Amino acid sequence: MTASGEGLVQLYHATASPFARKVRVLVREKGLLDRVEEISVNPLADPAELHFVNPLGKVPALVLADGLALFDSPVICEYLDTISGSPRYLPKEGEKRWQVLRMQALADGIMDSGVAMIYESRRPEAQRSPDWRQRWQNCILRALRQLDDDPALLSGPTNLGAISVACALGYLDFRLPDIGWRQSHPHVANAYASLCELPGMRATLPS
Ligand SMILES: N[C@@H](CCC(=O)N[C@@H](CS)C(=O)NCC(=O)O)C(=O)O
Repeated sequence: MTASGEGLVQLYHATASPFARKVRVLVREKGLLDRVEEISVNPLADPAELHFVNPLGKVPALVLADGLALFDSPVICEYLDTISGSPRYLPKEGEKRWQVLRMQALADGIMDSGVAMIYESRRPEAQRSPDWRQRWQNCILRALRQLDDDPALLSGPTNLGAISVACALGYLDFRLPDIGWRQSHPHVANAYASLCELPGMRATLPS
């Protein structure tokens, strides 16, 4: 696909990355799988091919047929949503567009904090900061509280915000199960259980 949506694209991803999962779920839910070649890389191993397409060295990155590489996940998701008709997962305009973008940003913030906690846990013990770990965990819990206090946010037709939240929660279950978020966030837990049934979610379990 080019900027106008033609041709095959390459998606650099890692199966454990919640940001890349968001894109992979959208690809499946929008029926774009036959137009996307998925290339699995380990960003922490600094592969040259990833640095070539994304100087930031992060996944996901999407290379269009004309060679233009898109990153990061919100940009890629908007591109994929734009090039292939309905249903739209990100409304083109209006109040709902800002609600969906805001929910995506909230979910991406949960992912950022979760990923930071995992990277921190891999540092030599003497270099780890319990204060920062707590700070990231507090951030995750505040975001989940806001989602739980407003169940309408996750109701209605599936959109990019809800997919992002589902991928963020999937990451917590996968890497940080000790946070045990379900009991104190029952509305989010209910919505998540439904979102996990999406074919795109089922096909992209983190590993
Ligand atoms: N804001 C970026 C975040 C992407 C990100 O942090 N990806 C992680 C994997 S979950 C990564 O590639 N990390 C490698 C690194 O930080 O060097 C997005 O939305 O795509």
